[in-house]
Amino acid sequence: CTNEINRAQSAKRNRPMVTIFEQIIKREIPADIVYEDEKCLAFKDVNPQAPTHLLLIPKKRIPMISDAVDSDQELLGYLMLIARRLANERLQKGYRLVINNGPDGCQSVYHLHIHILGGRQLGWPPG
Ligand code: DGP
Repeated sequence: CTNEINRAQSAKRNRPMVTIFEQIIKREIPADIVYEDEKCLAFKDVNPQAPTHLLLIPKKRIPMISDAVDSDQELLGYLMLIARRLANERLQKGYRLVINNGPDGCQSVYHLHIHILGGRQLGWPPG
């Protein structure tokens, strides 16, 4: 994942005011959206790392999980339950939910997102 690492390292330096995910929420750029409600949106990852690779994002702007505050408790719990639902519907043999945080965590888009990955045997540990 050298490319992903490079992207993550430069993303922190060039953190945009409006992220690509906010543009997807506003329908300013296209995405393959699979779920939406008043609090969150899920769509297919443009660069899938598994046969099923979805991203679930809150509509509220939280750049990264390390920025979350105590009052986000309900929203974060809600996102986990929606992630579970989207994954259970598609991935009966198992799946992985991932949140990358910061450059060393390989985060490249600074709008909180949960990766939902599955559809093949995943390895461990991650790179
Ligand atoms: P992370 O590295 O955890 O910040 O994950 C960001 C993911 O977002 C990465 O897997 C690729 C995906 N991504 C980046 N830009 C776009 C886009 O414009 N559309 C979609 N659907 N996914 C994107």
